[in-house]
Amino acid sequence: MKIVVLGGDGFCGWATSLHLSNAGHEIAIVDNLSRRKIDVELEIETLTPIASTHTRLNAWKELTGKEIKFFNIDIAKEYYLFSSFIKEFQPDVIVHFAEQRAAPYSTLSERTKRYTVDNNLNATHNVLCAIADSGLDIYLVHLGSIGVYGYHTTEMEIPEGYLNVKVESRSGNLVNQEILYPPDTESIYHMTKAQDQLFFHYYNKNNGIRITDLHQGNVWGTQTQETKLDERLINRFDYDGVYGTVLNRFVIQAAAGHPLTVYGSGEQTRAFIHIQDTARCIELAINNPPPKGAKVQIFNQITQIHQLKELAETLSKIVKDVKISYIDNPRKDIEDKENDFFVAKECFLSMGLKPIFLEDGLVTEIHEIAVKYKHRCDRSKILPPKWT
Ligand code: NAD
Ligand code: USQ
Repeated sequence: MKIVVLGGDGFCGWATSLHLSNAGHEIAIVDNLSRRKIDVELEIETLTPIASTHTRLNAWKELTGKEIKFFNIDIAKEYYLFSSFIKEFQPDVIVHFAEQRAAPYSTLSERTKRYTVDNNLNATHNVLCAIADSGLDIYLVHLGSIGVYGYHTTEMEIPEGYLNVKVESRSGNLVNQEILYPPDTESIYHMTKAQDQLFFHYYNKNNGIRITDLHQGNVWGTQTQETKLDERLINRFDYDGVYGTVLNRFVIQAAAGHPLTVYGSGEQTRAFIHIQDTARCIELAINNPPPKGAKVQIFNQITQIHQLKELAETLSKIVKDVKISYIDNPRKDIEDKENDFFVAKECFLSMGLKPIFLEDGLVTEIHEIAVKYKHRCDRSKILPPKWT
């Protein structure tokens, strides 16, 4: 299949592009390299020494003989360039990762709030508009977030996208209705993902676009089978207080002898998935599109659920002498101090996903990434900024 990967230079997009190329698909990456520019703005570098886009792509060709094309387009701003590219390339599938993805970045200032909203909403709308305008039957797979629902304790299990409710009709009878499970977001970033869902509903209903929205959990790990092939293909590893996600932060903190930065009580419960499973899930979503005319398909892309305190304790058992530091939660005005989290995750398992569990992948991550590159860790970038 011909597949365009939007945001294919980023953490999930790079791993997925190589995975799909390896599986025999023809891949074109579209990325405006904004994530690399934000590294410069924040004066941070990924723990792993990522190569330039062209070095990466040339290395992939040299090692496998497979070519991945690259187009530097800002899909939020350069609509006509993007739309012409789509008409010319004529993809079967577009995988959309190209959004500003850090909740802390989206709350740093009024500028980063507005950037996140402008970038993410225009990006998603432009993709849908370009598909509709092309007149082609292009299937869209989008990376959403399980965090659109907020992390609160609910008695029920959060379903995969839709909720069946009974409402009272005007004549007083109870009638069944299916609605999107209501979002309740804790950051501007997560709010853009909630709004993306309305764009999907509209373009699916009015233009018949086939769409799968993947409500992904917090991604951990660095390498996949493909990115491991050569150091020039290495994936990014964010560990700083803005872009670093919790488990990867704990991994490098443990290796670098920094106390593990648990925010608040650590009794927050979150959903996780390994980066290799992200790539596999995207492939499964590509191979299992909704039928023409069907509503937007929503899958929860998560494999494990853990309390943060429990993750820190697991690391402190694996790495000797690691201390856990319970620090004042920079998100305390926004997130619940503690929560349980029950969420359905049957769809991918029923399609054959065999997840990589923390118990199996964590030690490899510590030795092959954190210990190997800990000399690149800038400890002054570990503590988080305040949320505004
Ligand atoms: P990332 O920041 O590493 O990658 C995003 C890529 O998109 C970057 O390369 C960036 O340059 C590009 N991009 C952003 N705006 C663009 C634009 N306007 N035009 C062209 N390119 C643009 O992020 P990631 O961690 O790979 O996340 C990818 C997607 O997956 C995001 O949409 C994110 O919300 C979602 N997601 C990520 C996680 C996670 O834990 N990393 C979890 C759930 C969902
Ligand atoms: N946390 C700590 N210590 C840290 C860092 C974070 O205790 O050093 C806590 C936070 O307070 C929060 C949890 O860990 O309770 C997760 O924070 P995070 O920064 O790892 O992740 P989050 O802001 O939720 O966002 C990440 C990705 C985002 C994705 C989301 C998936 O950056 O792109 O959408 O995970 S979801 O699980 O749906 O929120």
